[in-house]
Amino acid sequence: MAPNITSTPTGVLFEGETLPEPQLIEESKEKPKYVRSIVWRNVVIFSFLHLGALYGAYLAFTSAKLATVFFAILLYQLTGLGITAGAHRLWAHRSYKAKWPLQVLLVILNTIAFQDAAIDWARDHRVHHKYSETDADPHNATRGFFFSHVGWLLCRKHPEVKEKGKGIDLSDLESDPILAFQKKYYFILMPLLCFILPTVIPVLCWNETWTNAYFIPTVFRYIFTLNMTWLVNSAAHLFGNKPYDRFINPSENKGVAMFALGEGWHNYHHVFPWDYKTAELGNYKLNFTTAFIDFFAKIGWAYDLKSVSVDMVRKRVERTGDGSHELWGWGDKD
Ligand code: ST9
Ligand code: ZN
Ligand code: ZN
Repeated sequence: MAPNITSTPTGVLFEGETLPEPQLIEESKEKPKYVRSIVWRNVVIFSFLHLGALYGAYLAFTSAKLATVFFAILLYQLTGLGITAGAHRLWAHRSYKAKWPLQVLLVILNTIAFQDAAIDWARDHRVHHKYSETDADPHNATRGFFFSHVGWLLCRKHPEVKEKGKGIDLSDLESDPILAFQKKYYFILMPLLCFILPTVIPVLCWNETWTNAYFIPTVFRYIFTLNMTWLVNSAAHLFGNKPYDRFINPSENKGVAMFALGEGWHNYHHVFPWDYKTAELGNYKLNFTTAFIDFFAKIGWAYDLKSVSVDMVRKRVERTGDGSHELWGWGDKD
């Protein structure tokens, strides 16, 4: 049930196939109206993958070996780090620097996660931060929970995303040989690492059935990790406190922080996007990714970790916070 992908920049076009352009209908001379163009092929593939994931969850409780379930959980955490410590904190935000062995490790984990080549992921994410909650934001949360969660992957991008995105500087990513290699060979590496290897390992190593190996650590793990990632765009843009800036939608969301390895402290992250912790909290509170980066900093593979001074945070909390920060004495105490 893996998507039968051949070779396109974004992941799910069959060779030779083209997609209809979204239309701009002239309502008046000043304001053309955007008409959404649904990509039905993506709707079908994601529907099948989600059904497969449900079946995988059923098998995990009924017939799988314990090792297979542990393997799926381990892959979720490791591939999640390929997104959080790799695509997000290292490549999209450059919030720390990594020596090449860590970059290689992260690009492998990132490819197993199959969220498209890191260069493309980081391009969309830089546009998201710069034009948050506007038509130029690829997963504009003002279009609702469903659109910002998955709907944006089921239709052509708003023309503003591409227009404004052209102005984003990607030279650091494009000149990175490791990222260029990943992008060039993505449609060989990704199926191998995301779908084939996680299926073959349980069968060869602990004699799991092909069905369990395919539906649990492969399809279920992939779809679960995707949904945990998408929650940052949907739930963490809609629900939670705003201790740092009450005038923006991104919020502090504990549930998302827990499942997205520390990426749910989204009010802080949109205010201080260069902080490698993506959160103010220093004690690894629901922030496995920070612990991971700190570990690699200890052994010298991560360095130049960027952060924000306590004074700068305090001033911002006092100026624009919603009053839920513990500076006011009644905030989050966990
Ligand atoms: C997936 C990504 O799921 C999830 C990302 C989530 C981000 C979350 C961020 C939150 C913070 C971090 C938290 C991490 C938490 C992790 C927790 C883990 C436990 N700028 O895209 P195309 C131009 S992927 C400038 O095809 P369409 C450009 O020329 C899932 N230009 O647009 C481009 O050509 P090229 C697997 C841009 O045709 C051309 O347009 N992947 C920009 O409208 C065409 O681009 C899939 O399922 C821009 N931003 O199609 C694939 N964007 O690339 C799904 C585009 O050659 N995607 N251009 O330069 C698709 O099928 C299509 O992209 C589409 C839009 C149908 C959605
Ligand atoms: Zn955001
Ligand atoms: Zn970010």
